[in-house]
Amino acid sequence: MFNVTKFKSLVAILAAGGGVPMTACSSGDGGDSGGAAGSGSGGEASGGGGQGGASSSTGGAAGSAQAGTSSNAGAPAGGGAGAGGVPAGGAAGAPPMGGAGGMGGSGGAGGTPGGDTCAYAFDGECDEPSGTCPPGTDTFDCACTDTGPEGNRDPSMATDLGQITDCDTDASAVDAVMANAADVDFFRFTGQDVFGCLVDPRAAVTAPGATMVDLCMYADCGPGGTTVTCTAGVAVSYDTLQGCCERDAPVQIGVQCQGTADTADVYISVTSEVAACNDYRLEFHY
Ligand SMILES: [Ca+2]
Ligand SMILES: [Ca+2]
Ligand SMILES: [Ca+2]
Repeated sequence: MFNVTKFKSLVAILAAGGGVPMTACSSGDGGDSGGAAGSGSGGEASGGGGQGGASSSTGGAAGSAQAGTSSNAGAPAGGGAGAGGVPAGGAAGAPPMGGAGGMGGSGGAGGTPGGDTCAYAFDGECDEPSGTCPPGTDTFDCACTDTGPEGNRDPSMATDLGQITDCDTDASAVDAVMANAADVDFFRFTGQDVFGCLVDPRAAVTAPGATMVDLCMYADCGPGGTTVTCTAGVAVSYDTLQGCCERDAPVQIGVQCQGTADTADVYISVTSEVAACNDYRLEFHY
């Protein structure tokens, strides 16, 4: 049966501008009016206002803001968030959404020119001191003083922590820094299986103030193959390495090598997608 009351309510909602069309536009990508655009997250240094496209409803600001975020150029050094803004605004303003779409932001006016123009910008490591990046061109990564050890972004570059036995009295530790979300620190040590002790490799991170810390441990017995089981953690692989990962908790693995001794190279990685220059201590035993 036709419900007059509901029908009137619907008419009232539509008349007031509510309803589905508005929801669709305000879902973020609709760059209808383009509007105040680039000031979004892009270019913290001061994003310039974008030129609004001819359009109807709302949603422009949201679309442009997202465009700014998507552009790496919008990072701390500012400068040129607009480049990223145009495609996003335009695409969002496609016919189904109505409106001509925003032009996106014109980019931040401030910041250091070429702040993150180095090819090694945003890779989680400050490359200015080494000269890999000219001064002032790797500003995002260099915002945090990572006291190291650094230059250890993958297993082949892992910081060597030497050798320990599987006697847990041989436990060791290292202090390091999670510089930013792109910073991955790899460490390695050789775990020696000796008589009278148990192979039960474990690692733990203490990082005051840090969250979403992903701690992974891998083992490699060398030729003959390696079988890794996760005592604490979820099974993962990294290239040919088998291991386990935990988030905000210690990781512990089991290692089985061919032959009688379970002596293996162990790799540990520490990272956090929300890292913000967090000091941490990594403790481990084999
Ligand atoms: Ca870098
Ligand atoms: Ca042990
Ligand atoms: Ca680091």
